[in-house]
Amino acid sequence: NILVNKKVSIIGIPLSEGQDLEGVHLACDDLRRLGLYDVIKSVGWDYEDVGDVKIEKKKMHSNEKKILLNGNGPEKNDQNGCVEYEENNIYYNDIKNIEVIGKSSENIFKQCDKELKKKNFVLNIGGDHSIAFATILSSVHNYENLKLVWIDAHGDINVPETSPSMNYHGMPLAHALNLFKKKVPYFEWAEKLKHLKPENVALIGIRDVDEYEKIIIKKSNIHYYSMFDIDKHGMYNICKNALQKIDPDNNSPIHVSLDIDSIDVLYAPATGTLAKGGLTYREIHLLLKMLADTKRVVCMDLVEYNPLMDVKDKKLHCDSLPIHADATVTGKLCLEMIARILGNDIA
Ligand code: 4U7
Ligand code: MN
Ligand code: MN
Ligand code: MN
Repeated sequence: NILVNKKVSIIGIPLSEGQDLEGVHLACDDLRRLGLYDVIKSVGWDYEDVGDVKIEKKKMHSNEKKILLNGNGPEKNDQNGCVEYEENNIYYNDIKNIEVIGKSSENIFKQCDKELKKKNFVLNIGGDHSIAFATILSSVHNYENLKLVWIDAHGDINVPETSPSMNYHGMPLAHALNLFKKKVPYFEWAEKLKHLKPENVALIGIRDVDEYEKIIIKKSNIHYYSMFDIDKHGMYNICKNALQKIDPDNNSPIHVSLDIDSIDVLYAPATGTLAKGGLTYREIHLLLKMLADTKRVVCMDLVEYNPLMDVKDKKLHCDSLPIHADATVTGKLCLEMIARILGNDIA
């Protein structure tokens, strides 16, 4: 294992402003209550809970500056098989809650950076997927040659010009890849930092991808695996292939960004952007086990769990982890997945 300490830094990141629903900011405290510390200890790791990152509140500005640009929404241009969206047609200030997200992201980056420097396994508990821009830049900043495995029903690769919702949680991958055409307000702190390279990214589990995201995904050099690929080849082969593509020499550190909505609604009902036909319980466990077996995962984001939407679970005999008896379905799965990525081998 490249992490000799066998210690997890737990970072709570109660940022929910990247999407529209109430409740996703409660996930970190919910998992603490359901037995996060005991679960980590039970799989042989030490832990350090550094608490929650400060989420900045929006200040009122009398003269928010907006750069006026022309255009009427994305437009396709199908000449020479090259499909482009029209640039310069929106205000980057119109990304919803961009002030809160941009300022809080700087706090996230700093906290993550501090924990990564200790050579701990850094566990970022969201919050919505907006947190991933800062956590990933932090990993890229600390680890030479970092690889990213992004597990999601969605591409999260909209740029502001293509976003149907203007919710930032649908854009963090594009932002981390530096695909934004213009400067984003409140993200000045990140402008000089190294960004992700597309060939180092594997996107797994996609099935609900917007029209323009498809174009962006195909044009970028990221490696991507849809649910159909998983249906056809099985998760074992998909994960092997993904790792081989992003890390042919088998020696690079890996950041995992796990969106709970990658998993089927049956097993993970508590999330805001549900998409049918997701990963099964076995598939997500196999994927996380295979990643854990590399012994090179250094950081994981666990995002989009919304405890307010969760449902009661039955206590089963196979629940061997020290999880609180009244854990809900998705909350329990989150803890199981944390155990899995740390290397919970048997069962
Ligand atoms: B998540 C969406 F339009 N693509 O951009 C968008 F469908 O972090 C959804 O993966 C984004 O949950 C989902 O708003 C973001 C939409
Ligand atoms: Mn996501
Ligand atoms: Mn998603
Ligand atoms: Mn979501």
